[in-house]
Amino acid sequence: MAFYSLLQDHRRGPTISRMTQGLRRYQFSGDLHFVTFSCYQLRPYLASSAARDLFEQALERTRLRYEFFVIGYVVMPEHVHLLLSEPKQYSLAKVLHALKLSVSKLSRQRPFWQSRYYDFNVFSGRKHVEKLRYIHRNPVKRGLVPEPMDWRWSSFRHYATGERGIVGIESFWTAALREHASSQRS
Ligand code: NI
Repeated sequence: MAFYSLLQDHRRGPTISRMTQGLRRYQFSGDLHFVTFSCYQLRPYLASSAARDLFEQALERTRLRYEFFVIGYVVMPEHVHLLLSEPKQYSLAKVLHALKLSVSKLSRQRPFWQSRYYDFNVFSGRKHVEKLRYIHRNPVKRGLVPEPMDWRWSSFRHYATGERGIVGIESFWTAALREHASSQRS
């Protein structure tokens, strides 16, 4: 599986360029944001699969409502990493606030989140792949699972298989699907 190996090893430059050449529409005009935020005092409020499912559902609702792309994400027991596009109309701060609020409203723990978050601009294609790899390897590094594929609460499975999970991911798969759909119409 070529895509799988791309994500296993971002140093395989030729694989990356061969893939992206064919998918000209897979590019972003704006910046991407690598965002990290944590549960209050790093408590493992996302330790259960039910809590992580709830986060994924909140992320998907927020994505649709505020119109941004999710390029990658991982839900860890006490923190979250997201790689996002600039939202269409609202500020990223507002969107992240809405996302955090929609999770905490449905949770028992108060406060649920640490109030600050880290936001890091990602410009180049190379950095983007690096961040994705970092995101997807998080559960492995932590010893939660042996392979990125085994952690259900990340975008890895989508990249590896094209499968649509709870969160809609903007990837070479979705770009290829759009391209295909528009060629069918014309
Ligand atoms: Ni992490």
